[in-house]
Amino acid sequence: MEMTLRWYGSQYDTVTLEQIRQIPGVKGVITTLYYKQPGELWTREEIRALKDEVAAAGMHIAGIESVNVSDAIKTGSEGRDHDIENYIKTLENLGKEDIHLVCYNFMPVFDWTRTELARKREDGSTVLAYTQAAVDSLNPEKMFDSIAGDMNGTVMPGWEPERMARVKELFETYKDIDNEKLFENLVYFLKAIMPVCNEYDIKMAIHPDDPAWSVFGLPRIIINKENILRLMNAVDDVHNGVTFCSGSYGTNLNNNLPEMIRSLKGRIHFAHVRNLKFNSPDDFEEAAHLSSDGTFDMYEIIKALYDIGFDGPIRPDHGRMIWGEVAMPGYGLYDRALGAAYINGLWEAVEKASERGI
Ligand code: CS2
Ligand code: MN
Repeated sequence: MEMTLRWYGSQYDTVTLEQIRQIPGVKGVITTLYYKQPGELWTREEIRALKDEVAAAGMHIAGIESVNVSDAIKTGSEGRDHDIENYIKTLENLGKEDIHLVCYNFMPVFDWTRTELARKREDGSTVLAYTQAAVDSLNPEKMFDSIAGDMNGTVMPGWEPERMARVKELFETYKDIDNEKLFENLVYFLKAIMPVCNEYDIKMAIHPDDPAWSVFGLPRIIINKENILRLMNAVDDVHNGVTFCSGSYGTNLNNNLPEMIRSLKGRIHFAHVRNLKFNSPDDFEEAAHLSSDGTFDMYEIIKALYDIGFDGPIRPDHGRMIWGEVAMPGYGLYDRALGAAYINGLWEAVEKASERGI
């Protein structure tokens, strides 16, 4: 595995490449052209400029998160084939620049959903949190307004203000899309892009839906072992793979995370590792990465990744806001750096124990 950190680009991130480089073991970043709209073409020049900027700081791009998929592709409506063409050209340009991992998601309307961006914990840190009761009592059109005040002046992925201004219209476009239709559209998209992925050896890694159930009545499909395996089989190509995000699949306590990892051997190309603390099955908050601070056994998660021979990038996922840092919620430097150090430690222990036959 390769330890990495997500970086949104110098115009958007409060964290610098120079800071990231000082985290032990981190030489790779997971990044994106954050200003690109879903469906838009990424030119080779733009990709090269990003690559050069990362290289100038002594690092490399370990993967892209995300090349976002347009609503026309997700809903299978007019414009889908045009957007797929652009996606294919973008993949080709990435491949020519020697980038071989792309994370994306297939969530309708909202990317991840949290009801609080700054829940205060006992130690004074603040974290992202979710309560089903809050979602149930909220008009989805008000979702953005309800959290916007805690964004610390940043633009959060999937929550771009221009997009949120169209929420009502977006809901309308999904009104005839159920889980089956969404799955069909995803398979259509994957089949169309597999040839270019094969040509340039680009591993597509779908991010799970977060939380792993339907919110506001919208369809959600990448939520459990059964569905993700169904997708792996529907397009049975190694380039159709998975971003294993423990904090997203883990929102549903019925998901046995180590077992899911083992069932996806050979198809996990990227891992997001974070812990959650459940106060009840439908109220959770994003804890520190440490097992004892939350609900998951992080050792078992890392052990399962190690056992299946996982060799892609790992990144700590959302961190707590600590030590007075002001940053994009979930994406400050300090707690993610602690997370990286902790995951590195777990990995080293698992690896050495295995090598020594302990
Ligand atoms: C990320 C997602 O911040 C997060 O929760 O894990 O936004 C993820 O980047 C996207 O869903 C992947 O397309
Ligand atoms: Mn994630």
